[in-house]
Amino acid sequence: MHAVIDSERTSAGRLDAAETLSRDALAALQLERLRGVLRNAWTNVPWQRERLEAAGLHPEALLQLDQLSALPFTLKTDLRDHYPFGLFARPVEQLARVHASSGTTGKPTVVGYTARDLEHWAALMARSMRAVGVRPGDLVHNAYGYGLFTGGLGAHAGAERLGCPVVPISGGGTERQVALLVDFGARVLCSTPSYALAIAEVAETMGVDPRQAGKLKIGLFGAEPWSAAMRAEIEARLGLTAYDVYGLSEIMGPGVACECACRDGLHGWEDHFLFELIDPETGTPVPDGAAGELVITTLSKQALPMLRYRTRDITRLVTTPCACGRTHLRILRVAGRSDDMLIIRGVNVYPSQIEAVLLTLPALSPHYQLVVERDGKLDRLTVQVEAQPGVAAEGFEALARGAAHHIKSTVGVSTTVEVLTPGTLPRSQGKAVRVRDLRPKAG
Ligand code: DLL
Repeated sequence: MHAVIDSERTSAGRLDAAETLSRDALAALQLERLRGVLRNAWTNVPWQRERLEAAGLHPEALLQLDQLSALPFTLKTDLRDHYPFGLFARPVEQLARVHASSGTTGKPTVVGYTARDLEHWAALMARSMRAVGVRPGDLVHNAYGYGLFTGGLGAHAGAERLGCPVVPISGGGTERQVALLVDFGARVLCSTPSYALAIAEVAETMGVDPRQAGKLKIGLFGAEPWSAAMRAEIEARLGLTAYDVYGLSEIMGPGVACECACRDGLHGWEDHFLFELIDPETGTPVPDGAAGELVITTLSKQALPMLRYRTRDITRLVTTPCACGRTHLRILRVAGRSDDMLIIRGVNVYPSQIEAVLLTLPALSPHYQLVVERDGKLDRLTVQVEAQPGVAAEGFEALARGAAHHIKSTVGVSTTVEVLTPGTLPRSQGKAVRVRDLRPKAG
């Protein structure tokens, strides 16, 4: 491990000065930048000014970071209620770009960037890529979707900023992806983890072994929860080292946090963001080391300053020093969103916990979907999972019983498992749909 870290230091020069600021220097920088963000919000966003005034938080009166806790959280619905540009701090003609997330219901969430915001985003995504070992000149195969989703253009700009040629292939057309990955000899693959697996699967059916050419070394995967077992599966099938990158459009896009060679949590880039962790029920800070919901304040965004944005993502924060030398805190793997958490007969469960169990069973594939139904007053969970190719159908029932038993003893939840023939479930080209909720809608 240390050899990796040393080569990271020497082959790319020193770490950025911004990555190794002392904790005190980081806090001082955050305070100065937060004042600027509050000024921007106060001056340019009437809704923000009202909230700041109500909280008695005048930008010039901000003397300590923790004064921010007087301000109520910002929610996704606040963005929707001000659709499309009502929370922007710049008029449309001063924007350089707009992205939006479709969401499953209602209006999309729209986010905007000035040219300087795009500069910062590219720099942070480049920093993230460098942290996982991407180097200038590495060919980057970018299979994140281009368009309103921030993944494609975000990873693209970061790679270019780092000095990497990019294959802007976007998601989909998986056979062509496989052919170009191999023919062009990309060193880096960027995609969602579920799409990386779909690429591996199609490569196998095409009789292509992406490991053989030996060029592909690094995978930078994010935009959806994935388990450690899924990481191991992708690594084995594609022959690369897989790293986790985190972000969300409301705050910026990919590159808000990223692993380093240590793979011991994702460094949240604290010179541009302020991270808090709260109890999702009460909104109060959780004790050190406990799990909670991540709340993020942007420290440099011009077009869309976000103050205490509730991400709904559940994680833990680590502030002890990392062996890589970076001083920025670490966000542990995001197990899931609080809105994706299922409560099955009183047991809280995230899809990624079920995924981790399924992947321990060699006869089962990582292609699965969870179906939630209402059974009288109780919720019922069916796990549909494909068998690995070549597993005899006569064995499916016994496999299903074994898997249900494993899930019960590991996660604590009772499920019905259905083992399906390979290729039955839909494959993702971006974020995988893990849960089909067939419960009657409230109201
Ligand atoms: O998914 C940005 C992104 C693109 C991140 C490419 C990484 C790579 P949104 O579409 O706004 O933005 O979705 C954000 O996706 O709140 C999390 O719930 C989830 N998410 C993102 N990265 C991870 C990750 C992009 N590494 C939402 N692990 C976030 C788990 C993630 N969940």
